Amino acid sequence: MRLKVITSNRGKVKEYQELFKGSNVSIEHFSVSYDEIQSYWLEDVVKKGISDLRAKGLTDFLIDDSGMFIDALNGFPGVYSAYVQKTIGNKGILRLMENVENRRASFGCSIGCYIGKETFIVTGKCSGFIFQTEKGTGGFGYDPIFSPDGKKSFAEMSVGEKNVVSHRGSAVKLLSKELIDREILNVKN
Ligand code: ITT
Repeated sequence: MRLKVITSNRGKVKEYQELFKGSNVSIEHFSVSYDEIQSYWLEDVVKKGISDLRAKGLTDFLIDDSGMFIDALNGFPGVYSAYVQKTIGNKGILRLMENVENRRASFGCSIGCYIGKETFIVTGKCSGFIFQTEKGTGGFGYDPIFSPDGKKSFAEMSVGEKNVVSHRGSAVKLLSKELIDREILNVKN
């Protein structure tokens, strides 16, 4: 089956293609805008997005709302992650974190998926650290400054390596379980 990943972010599409590789689900990039509300909860954003897209007549699609939460900044940029990335970027975050000892941060990813008239909402998390400088050239967004283990940044990992530990990878694990249970997803050996 074909599953549309509705996003403006090609980096996410690459990760979903890798995550569903070797299964009966083929990932297609699809661009259409939908209502993205400002909410503290990523799940609320995808819930509203799904109802908006369903109202437009779309089916068999997935949307993804993610954010990075920095402990020392009380969870900032969180729901403002997209705006902050576009405005001050990674360099701006590193400036805010100058002389800050507590480097702990986490990523959250909520996936909203509408397949065969059923809605699935799952959330994955990845804990880690903000580096002192940008590292690596892979990935997208905050990848050069975020590291799950304090050793390698996401941007220094291959897509496959990032998926094993990332917020998106763990959300897809939860989604896959639901889809396998309903015999929508088959993983080929
Ligand atoms: P769509 O909403 O169109 O899917 P977006 O890039 O705006 O694309 P989000 O709102 O989910 O997606 O992401 C908020 C910000 O967090 C944005 O700047 C992303 O680049 C960044 N981001 C999301 N997932 C990330 C990841 O896995 N690694 C690094 N940055 C990420």
